[in-house]
Amino acid sequence: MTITIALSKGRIFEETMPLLNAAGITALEDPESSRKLILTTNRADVRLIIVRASDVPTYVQYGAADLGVAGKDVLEEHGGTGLYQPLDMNIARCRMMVAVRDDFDYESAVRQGARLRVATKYVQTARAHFAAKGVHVDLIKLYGSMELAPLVGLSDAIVDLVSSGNTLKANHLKAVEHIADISSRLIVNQAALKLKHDVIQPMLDAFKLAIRK
Ligand code: PRT
Ligand code: MG
Repeated sequence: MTITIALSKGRIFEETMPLLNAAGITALEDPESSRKLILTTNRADVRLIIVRASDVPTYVQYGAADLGVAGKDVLEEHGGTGLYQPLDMNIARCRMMVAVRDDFDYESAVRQGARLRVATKYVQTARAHFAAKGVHVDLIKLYGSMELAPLVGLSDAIVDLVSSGNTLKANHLKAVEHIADISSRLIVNQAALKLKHDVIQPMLDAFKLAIRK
């Protein structure tokens, strides 16, 4: 019985490794230097697959991976159908924010009931946020580099993740609203949890003990 764990390269992979190590799993290859998409581990029955961050829930939902680690931002957009989310891994932390140009008077625009143009990769999150506030928005879907949109007149505002705030600062943007605190969650395929319970449950227990509060 093989356990497949879906991870994305970069911060999620790096920050998940100590937790996997605590569960007795070590990767035998590094996704940054290897071009392989299926990585072996020290355990013959555990393999890692490397997918785009936003594709992790899809692999787990369909059972192509048993487990995965995905940001709450990604899970919110995906909807989470067919996924069990037992643990907040408390890694890859950041904040979902609304940001505008330094010189844009966001408060007045909102107060006057202006129709805001908002560019984002997080369309569901943005729609829910502004609907709850009763602010009318036109959403423009982007796939990355949201910070550029207000600078070239594509939008008035963006909804994006902020961690250090350096990207906003470097592009003369300011955060004007906090939407949510984000961290990465462990996700488990519901059928796999039942069928492979004897192997998966000890992993969940080990992760739980190793998660930093
Ligand atoms: O990069 P790619 O298009 O392949 O996919 P991705 O961007 O979804 O993946 P990745 O690995 O960059 O992010 C994976 C997960 O890490 C996200 O889903 C978040 O849950 C989490 N995370 C934590 C972040 C950040 N911090 C973060 N700072 N994801 C992205 N950023 C970006 C942000 O979008 C902005 O452009 O970093 C920039 C801001 O950083 P600061 O430090 O300048 O504020
Ligand atoms: Mg990225």
